[in-house]
Amino acid sequence: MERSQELFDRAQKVLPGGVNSPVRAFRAVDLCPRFITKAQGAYIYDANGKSYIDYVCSWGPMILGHDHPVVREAVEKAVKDGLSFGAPTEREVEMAELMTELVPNIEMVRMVNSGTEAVMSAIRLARGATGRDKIIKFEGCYHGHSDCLLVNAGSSALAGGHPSSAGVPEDIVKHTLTAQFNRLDTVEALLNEYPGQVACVIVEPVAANMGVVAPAPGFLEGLRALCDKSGALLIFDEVITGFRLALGGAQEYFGVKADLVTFGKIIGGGMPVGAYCGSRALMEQVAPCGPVYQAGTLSGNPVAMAAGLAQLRYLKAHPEVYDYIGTLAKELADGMREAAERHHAGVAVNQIGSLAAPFFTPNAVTTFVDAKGSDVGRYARYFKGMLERGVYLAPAQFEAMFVSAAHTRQDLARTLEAVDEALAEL
Ligand code: HOZ
Repeated sequence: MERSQELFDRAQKVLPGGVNSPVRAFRAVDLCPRFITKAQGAYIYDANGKSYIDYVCSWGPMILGHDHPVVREAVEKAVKDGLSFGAPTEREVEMAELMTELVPNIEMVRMVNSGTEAVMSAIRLARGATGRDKIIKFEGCYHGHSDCLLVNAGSSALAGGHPSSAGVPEDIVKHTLTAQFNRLDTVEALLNEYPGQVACVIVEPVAANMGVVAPAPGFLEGLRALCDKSGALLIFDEVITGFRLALGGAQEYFGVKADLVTFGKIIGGGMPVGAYCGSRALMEQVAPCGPVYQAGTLSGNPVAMAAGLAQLRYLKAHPEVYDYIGTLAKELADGMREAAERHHAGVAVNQIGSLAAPFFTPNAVTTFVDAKGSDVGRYARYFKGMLERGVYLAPAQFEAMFVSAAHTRQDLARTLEAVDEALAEL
């Protein structure tokens, strides 16, 4: 029996669905998940020793590829000094100094342990700072699993058919208003319906949990203008786009200023990390300076800080990484489009920077409604064909493909060969 199947059988007895995060259960593609034993560069290896070209990259943070020596060595060194102190360290200061230097419009940083925690805390801060309760999010955008954000959510919430979760009190989600990504009119309508009541508009500047959908020209600028007019804060959830679209993230890439910015795994180089950031005036509303409470023993963990610092410093010293991964992703998307055309497969491929996603629909995908038009059954069959050919994609339609600096043109050629064969089989 396959080792992954053996492990999955055991796992299902002690972990709900056999996993610690739903998408990993491979339910959306109706297969047994591959249990991973190690990863190196652009490759991951399953429990049977089979290797795959990895386009999940731990859902984004492995922008330099797996086991990058600079990050690994920083972790090895940090581990020798201790794993957790629950006390301030110089590395946290260095990390905040580096982030405020690289990311536009932020003066202060609060480190937390995950993107979920970062966003949950940023929402609390927005509410505390404005004295307003309502928030606006977009259908199909995903901001982690805190109560008020599990409303019309994307990612595995969507793939699993539970865009809004059980266990979340109606009293809490009554303050969450939902607009449509790339439809400014829907945001304006909500702001008009609830004048002076909306604390913030939170958006993934590139929607990357409904597949990948770029903001339409003027969309982010329009959000900025609507927020300025209504007094709501604009939050960019940059858990996926941060330090990936550009060193300064989406604010730099699109030239639009956010009031608060949230980051996740990428600033930990693969370790569990998150952060929320903004102006001094806003961030000093957070305890112990201000009345918005938030705390955590593992926040700013010394090993995670060492990994994150090493990765961010490397990116700062090697800005050519961004050209490389962006070009590679464009070649990948172009190649996928050509293959789709050759096979009359009816596939739309979106790509921006080093993010890409195929949608199994002949129509262009620029909104969540378009994304939902994708045939998830065909995605599942395509996924299986790619997996059999040694290419590891997100095991669900409503996720992104991530290209890293470790991917080579040879990997790309092998991937496109697999795309050609997998599409031919559909
Ligand atoms: N919701 C995450 C992807 N967008 C899943 C992360 C995981 O399962 O590791």
